[in-house]
Amino acid sequence: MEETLRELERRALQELEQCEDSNQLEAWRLRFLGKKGQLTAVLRGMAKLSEDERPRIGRLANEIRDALEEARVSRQDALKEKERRRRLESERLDVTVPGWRFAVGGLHPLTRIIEEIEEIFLGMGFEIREGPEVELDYYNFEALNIPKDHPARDMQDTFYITEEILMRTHTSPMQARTLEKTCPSVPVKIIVPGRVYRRDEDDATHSHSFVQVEGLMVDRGVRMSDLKGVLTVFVRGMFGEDRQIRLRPSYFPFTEPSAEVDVSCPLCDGAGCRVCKGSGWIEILGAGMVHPYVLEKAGYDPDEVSGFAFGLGVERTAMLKYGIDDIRHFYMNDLHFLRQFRRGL
Ligand code: FA5
Repeated sequence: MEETLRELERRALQELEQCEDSNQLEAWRLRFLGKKGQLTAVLRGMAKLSEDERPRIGRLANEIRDALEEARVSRQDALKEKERRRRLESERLDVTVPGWRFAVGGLHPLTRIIEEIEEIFLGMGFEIREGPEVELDYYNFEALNIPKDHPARDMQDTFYITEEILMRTHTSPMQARTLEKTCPSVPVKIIVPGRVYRRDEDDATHSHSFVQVEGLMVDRGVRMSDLKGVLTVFVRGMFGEDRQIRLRPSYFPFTEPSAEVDVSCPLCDGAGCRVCKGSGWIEILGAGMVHPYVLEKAGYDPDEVSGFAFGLGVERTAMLKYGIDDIRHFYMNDLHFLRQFRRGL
């Protein structure tokens, strides 16, 4: 009997070691310690024992039951601890693992330049306006002193939607639109960034669609020297404090006098290089004093008020600033090109 009990204890302890979860542990408990368990079965056989053997075997059986119960509890604790560790391990957050790399875009170089231009003019008290890209012939040409048969139309041929509706060829129509609305109040100080269209052949410096920024200032007593001052502040803000500007006589039907404005070449500092074609100067915009015809057409009295206007090519400005040799780079969507301008957003 004693031997059977000892053997039972050994087997129970052995099997206990193999229990790996609470289900197995419960099954083990029922198998050895339950009412229909093996220990109870052995104890039932005690009736056959002699009077003197019974208490000894009874004590041994109790000891074995207590020992097995104790072993079960400690196995249960060990399994719980093992499970806790496993869970901790699987839930551990490794903060040193590199994160996902998301492809982040950046602003297009032209958008950047437009924002820079806006910043400089906002600093001088100009407001920003926008106008329609699909424009009436009236604002694009007529109101700017370019009647139907005027030769200046040849230089700005465009995409016509109807006889009277076209894709605007410059941002200057916003001169006429704005003055018409603001008349008779002054001052008017606006810049107008926007896309324009022309029937130009695409090449290294021309595109059939490009961006301009129009500038317009109308007030009492505005003079050519104000134009020169404002453009000097702009050019130095954009290309550096050492830049000079030069006004060359030119012709636009909607300004009088008119000028082409050159900036001293930022690449060779005016000494002459390939980019400025040896002259030391690069043309960046057209400008002039607002023509009395334009003021009158909008309702202003040209004897009372005067103003200046200018039209700047944004691609040409960006090309000069970043040393880009072909305007088509802006429109090819080549990531090698675009990524160079990605710093920040
Ligand atoms: C004009 O468009 C006038 N509206 C500018 C103006 C405004 C004069 C206000 C007086 C008063 P122009 O055609 O020169 O002018 O164009 C102005 C600028 O646009 C040029 O200096 C050049 O930088 C840019 N530009 C002209 N054509 C193209 C083209 N096909 N591709 C890219 N840039 C161009």
